[in-house]
Amino acid sequence: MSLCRHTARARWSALVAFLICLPAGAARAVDPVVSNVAFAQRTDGSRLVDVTYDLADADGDACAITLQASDDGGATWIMPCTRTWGDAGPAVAPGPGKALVWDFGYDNSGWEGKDYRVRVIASDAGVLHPQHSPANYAINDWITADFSAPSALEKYARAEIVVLTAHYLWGNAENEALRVLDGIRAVNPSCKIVGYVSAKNTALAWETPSERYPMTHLWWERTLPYWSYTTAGDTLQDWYGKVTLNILQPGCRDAIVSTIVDMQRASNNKFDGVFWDYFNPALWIAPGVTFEGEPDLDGDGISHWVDPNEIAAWRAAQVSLVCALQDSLGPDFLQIFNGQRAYADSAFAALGDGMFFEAFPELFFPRPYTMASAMSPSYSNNLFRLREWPRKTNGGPYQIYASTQLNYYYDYLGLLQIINLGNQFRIVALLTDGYTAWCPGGNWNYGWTNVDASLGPPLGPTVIEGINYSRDFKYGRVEMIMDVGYHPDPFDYTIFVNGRTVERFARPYHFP
Ligand SMILES: [Ca+2]
Ligand SMILES: [Ca+2]
Repeated sequence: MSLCRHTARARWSALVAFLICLPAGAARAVDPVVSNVAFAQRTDGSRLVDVTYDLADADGDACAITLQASDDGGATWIMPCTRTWGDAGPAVAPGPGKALVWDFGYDNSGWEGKDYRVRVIASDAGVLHPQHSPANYAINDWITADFSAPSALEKYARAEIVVLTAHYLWGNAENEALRVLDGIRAVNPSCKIVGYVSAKNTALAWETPSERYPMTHLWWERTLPYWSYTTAGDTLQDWYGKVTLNILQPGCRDAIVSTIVDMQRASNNKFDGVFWDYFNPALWIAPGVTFEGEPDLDGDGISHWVDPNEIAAWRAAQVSLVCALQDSLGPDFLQIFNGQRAYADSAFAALGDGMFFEAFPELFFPRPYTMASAMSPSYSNNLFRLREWPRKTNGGPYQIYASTQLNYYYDYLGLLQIINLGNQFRIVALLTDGYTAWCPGGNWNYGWTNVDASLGPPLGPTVIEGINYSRDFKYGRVEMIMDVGYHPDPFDYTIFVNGRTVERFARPYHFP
C-alpha cells in the first residue's frame, strides 16, 4: 500500500471548469465547444460524481465524450476514470445541460483528496481519449496513412511517440498542406514525432521521380554515386529492391545527412527527430536477396564478413553518420536506433535517444527463451540494463518494443483469440520504463489497446523474485510471471488499478 493512499471518502473542491477544443483537421468543418463544466460528488455514500456541461457543435456533429480527472489541481490528468455513463461515450448529441455520471468509487477505491478536477473532452471525429499512464505508448506506422481523415490526427496524438516514414510527410503536397505534425501536436503537445529514414540503402524504384513523394528521387539521385558492390562487381542489395549504400565514403554520408537536413528545413512537417533503419554490428542481407560474389564495401576483394578492417570502418561510418546529423540539427534532435548494434554497444547507444526492438523479442535475445532473456537480470544485455545507455536529455530514453506478428490461441471458452502483443509488450514497458508499439500489420491493424490502464507514475523499481516480477504504481500494480519465456506467449500477467483487476492474461484465460 502506498503512503499517499487514504481510506476516507473523497472531498471535492468547489469549482472546476475546463474545456478542451481539439484542433481542426483540414476536413473538419467546425470544432465542438464544451462549456460550463461543473461537478459534485453525491452525499448519499454512493461516491458517484455528477458532471454537467454544455456541448456545442455548429455543424451538429455527435461527439465522442471522454471524461478525464486530476487529483493534483490539473497538473496531471491521469487519474483512473473509466466507468462513466449518461452523456459520455462515442456519440453524444450537442446541446445544453448534458449530464454524465462517474463512478469514482469503482475507479478509485480508497482515494480521497481536495484538489480534484475534471475535464470533458469532445471529439467530433469520434475518437475517445481515455487516460493512459505512464506515458509508454508508441505508434509505429511505416505505411502511408491518410491524414486528411479528421480522426487520423487525433488517433496518432494518443501516443507519446510516433514513428512515421519521413518521405511520406516531407514534400508530399497533401501532407504539407495539412501540416500533419502540428496537427498531432495541437492535440497532444508532448507527443514526439520522429521520421523513419534509411541508414544504409536506397530503393531502385526511386529512380523514377514521384510527384507524390519527391524526397524519394532526391535520395536516389544524391546517393547514386555511392552504391556498394560485391567481390564479383555485382550491385549489392540487402533488401528486396534496395541497393546497399556505401557509407564508408564520406560523400555518401554527406548525401544522406544533407537530404534529411534539407527536407526537414524546407518542410512544414518538422519532425522531432529521426528513426534510423537500421544499425547492425555488421551487414545483414535479407534471405532470398541474391547477387554474385560477396559484399565488399572497401573494394579489397575480401568479403565483408571476414574483413575486420571493413567491419571496423563500417561501424565508424555509422558513428560519423549519427554525429554529422547531430552537428547539423543539434543535440536536441532525437535519434532513435533500430538494429542490433545499440543493444550490445553502450558507447554507440549513448549517441542516441533510444532503441527500437523490431520483431521483439525474437531478434538479438538468445533463443529459445527470448523474452526470459530480455527480462532477466542475469542476462548481460537485459532491457533494464540497455535502458541506461541512451541519452536522457530529450525526454527519453525511448525503448520501443514492437512486432507486427499476429498470433492466435483458443481461449477457455474455445474461442479463437488474438494474443494482443501491444498489451503484452505494455507489461514489458511498464516494468522496464519502455514503450509498447501499436504498429501496421499487427496491433495497429486492430486498433489501440482494448484495455485502458492508467496507473500513474511508478513508486519504485521493478521487484524481481525468481520468475515473479512486480511493480507498484501510484494507482495500481503490475504482476508478471515468466512462464515459458518465449514468444508469442512468454508470461502470464495482471494489471491492477486501485486493487481492481483490469487486465489479466494466463492462456487460455483472459480478462476482459
Ligand atoms: Ca463539428
Ligand atoms: Ca572487403
